[in-house]
Amino acid sequence: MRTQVAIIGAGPAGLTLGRLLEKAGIDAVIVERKSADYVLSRIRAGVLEQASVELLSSIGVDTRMNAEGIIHEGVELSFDGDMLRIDFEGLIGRHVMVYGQTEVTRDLMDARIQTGGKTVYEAEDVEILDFDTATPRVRYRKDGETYEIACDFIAGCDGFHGVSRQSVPEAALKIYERVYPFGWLGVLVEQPPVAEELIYAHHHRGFALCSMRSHTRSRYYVQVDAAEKVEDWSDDTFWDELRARLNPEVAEALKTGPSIEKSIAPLRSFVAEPVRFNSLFLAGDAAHIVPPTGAKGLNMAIHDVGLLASALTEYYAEKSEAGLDAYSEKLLANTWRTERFSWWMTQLLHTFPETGPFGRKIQRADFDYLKASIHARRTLAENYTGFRPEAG
Ligand code: RFL
Ligand code: PHB
Repeated sequence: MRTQVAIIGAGPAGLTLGRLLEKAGIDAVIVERKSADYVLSRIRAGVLEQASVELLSSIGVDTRMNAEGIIHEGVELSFDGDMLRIDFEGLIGRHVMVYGQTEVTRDLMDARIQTGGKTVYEAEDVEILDFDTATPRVRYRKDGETYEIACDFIAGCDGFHGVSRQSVPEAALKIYERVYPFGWLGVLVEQPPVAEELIYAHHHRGFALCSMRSHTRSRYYVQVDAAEKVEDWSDDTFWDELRARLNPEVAEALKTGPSIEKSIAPLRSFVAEPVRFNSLFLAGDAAHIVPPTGAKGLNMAIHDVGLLASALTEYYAEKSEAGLDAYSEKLLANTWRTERFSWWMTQLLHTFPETGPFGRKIQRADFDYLKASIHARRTLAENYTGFRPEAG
């Protein structure tokens, strides 16, 4: 088989890139290790920046998003029960949209089925070959047969544990990493959300987040030790712990029920540099990981593939490599800006046993500064809704 761009991974990065290339008349094949149903069963992100909504609209996957997505003009912070609203719309005239990653993925998959774009699901032993040359190849096995795809470029959109980044010789990569000593235990429940907006709560027992997927389906998280096992958390234990970390009035209003999904996600900050290796381009979680506190991972993935699609379009339309050559530097500028914000939100809101009473006083001072200063709140609002330097 031959194509122009082989895309590894059918998560949000790979599927969005597939759609962007299709729109630009560039041929692409997506190779995914899991089944489509498995990809859709992963409950992950819930918040889209305005720029992500705009990009998804520009490729025509916005019908359901516009109908079902919920615009949020702010978020609430809670510090030991003391509440502070960050009014995005009032502070900087921007907002975000609550629309689950599962739904974004489903819309992209449906669009790809309609246009007949080729996706190979359940591809085993995916290998990427000769990406240091201009004639790279992708090899995989399916149903006992081995297949090869010859291409011009490979887009590594296969997430943190994927094969793309791991195929790059160690010496060619610089890794920056911070692994946090805790994770997020998340529960999905068929109940209306406790509040109209998201609540990010700091509490001495640990961080908690009240989020949602719709007006009838809620998503809640509590910070847990990295060694915790999800089997050790009954639904009742989870609800008790969540209530204990919220403002008492909020806790009172919480509507609980049997969990539809329950899982623990580890927290990590991770950046690989560079993100281009001749014909191979990394994008999304394959290139970087942020802790979920700033709601950025999915948005970064969409940003990255927007950049990559523009560079590839320029290459095929104008025979110019300028965009491809600038890819790594441009992507990393956005990556580090977003890493900083996600790290800052994480350190403000979680408990870090190792920093002791001094650390907690600094966190409180940070929260009080947000309460007192419109500039501090604007900074948070600007970053949460998605800072783009070109917009000033
Ligand atoms: P994905 O989604 O991991 O998709 C990669 C795909 O590649 C496949 N794959 C392979 N395919 C072929 N060959 C191989 N060898 C392969 N290895 C892997 C995988 O099966 C998969 O289908 O990466 P992508 O596309 O870069 O998308 C990134 C986002 O999924 C991720 O950043 C977000 O989910 C992060 N995230 C959040 N981001 C936000 O923007 N807002 C949020 O509110 C938000 N909340 C979250 C989150 C992530 C969480 N977890 C579970 C880490 C909340 C949580 C709890
Ligand atoms: C979610 O709804 O899953 C969610 C929302 C905001 C975050 C992280 C996760 O910062």
